[in-house]
Amino acid sequence: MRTNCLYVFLLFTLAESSQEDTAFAGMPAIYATHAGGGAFSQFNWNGTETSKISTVDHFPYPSGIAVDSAGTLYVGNQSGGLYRYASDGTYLGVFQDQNQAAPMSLVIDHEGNLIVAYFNSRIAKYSLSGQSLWSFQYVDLGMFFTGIAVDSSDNVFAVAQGDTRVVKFATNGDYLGNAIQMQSPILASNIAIDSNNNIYVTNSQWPQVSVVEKYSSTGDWLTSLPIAGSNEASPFAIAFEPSVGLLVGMMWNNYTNQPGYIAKYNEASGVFEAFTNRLISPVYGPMGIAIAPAFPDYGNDGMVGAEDYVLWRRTIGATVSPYSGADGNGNGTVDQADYDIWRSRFGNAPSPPPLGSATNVPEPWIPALISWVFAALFSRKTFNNSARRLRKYIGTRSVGLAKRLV
Ligand SMILES: [Ca+2]
Ligand SMILES: [Ca+2]
Repeated sequence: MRTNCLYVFLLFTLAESSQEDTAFAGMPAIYATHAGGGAFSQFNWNGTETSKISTVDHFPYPSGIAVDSAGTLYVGNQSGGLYRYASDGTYLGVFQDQNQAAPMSLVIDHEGNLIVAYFNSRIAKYSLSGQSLWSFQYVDLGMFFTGIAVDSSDNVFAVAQGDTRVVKFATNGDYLGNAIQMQSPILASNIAIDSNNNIYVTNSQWPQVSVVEKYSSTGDWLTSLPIAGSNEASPFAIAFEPSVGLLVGMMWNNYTNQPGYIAKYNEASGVFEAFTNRLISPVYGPMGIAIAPAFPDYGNDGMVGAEDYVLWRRTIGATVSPYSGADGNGNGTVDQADYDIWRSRFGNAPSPPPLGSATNVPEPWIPALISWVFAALFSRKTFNNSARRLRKYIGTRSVGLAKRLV
């Protein structure tokens, strides 16, 4: 009897050992729009582009992007409308064509609703079945929203290009006031919030600054996070997900004429470092980034269950290949963060398959709206003039907004 128990114990131990450095099936995936290139791409955990899906048959100028827990992608059209794609890249049609004016930034909250920031001062919340839950135009704020994020309680935070405020809204859309009053010089574009509710705002005041500003959950400025190579591009999109970390989309700028790319924050060095190649549109770059999280099925049995916890517990402190064994955040060490990721998905079913093979995309051309957006990035005078013109049209006409701006 004692011998049998020993065999069982040895078999169990061997099985565990073989899992310790096996890549688990549910790798995270990163998606980014090619703002001037009529496409969005999927990247794997180390920044390699794995698929590129053209949107030009349906709309030419993608803006923000979000991915839900089933892997379905929601992509904004700078000229108006929201579109859906399946996780394999199949076009699923129009998701919403209300609130036509320029959806700029998309995020899915913890309850699985899609929240969209529009350039005409509107924020709207939709169920993933397409029902409009609320839609308000905050005209009095005078903000042309370009970035949106939610905290752990699903409060909504928004920024607008050329504005120094981070504003906060309740889950029902009620305006809750300023969350942050940013100090100059800043040219904010987009916002992300991490697991501890720290708030990150891209600061595109290139070439003077070009960093990511970090604030506490209570709105206190903490530090400026530098971006390696930011003299070649400017930060615009930003996204955080625990199993991947903090990513920033670096946009082409008209000083250096370099393609866009994604940079990732390196906790050890304290610097954003290049994550993808400089390949996101010969003109412009990622206006939106979405992260499909790792699926922490560390033991590869198709579910996130107790056995995955056992593997994590038995290998704490081990050095492994990124996203193998129980390394849910891909930092090469089995650590507390990997437990947190496991716990957040406990009981979940498998993650969806990755996108399909690449599709050819045409040469990019410059849409009117982002032409204006980027002019605004580098010219306060242009921004102010365009802003005055925009105010004339807010609430009167949404279709063709971009055309009217320039
Ligand atoms: Ca499992
Ligand atoms: Ca880890």
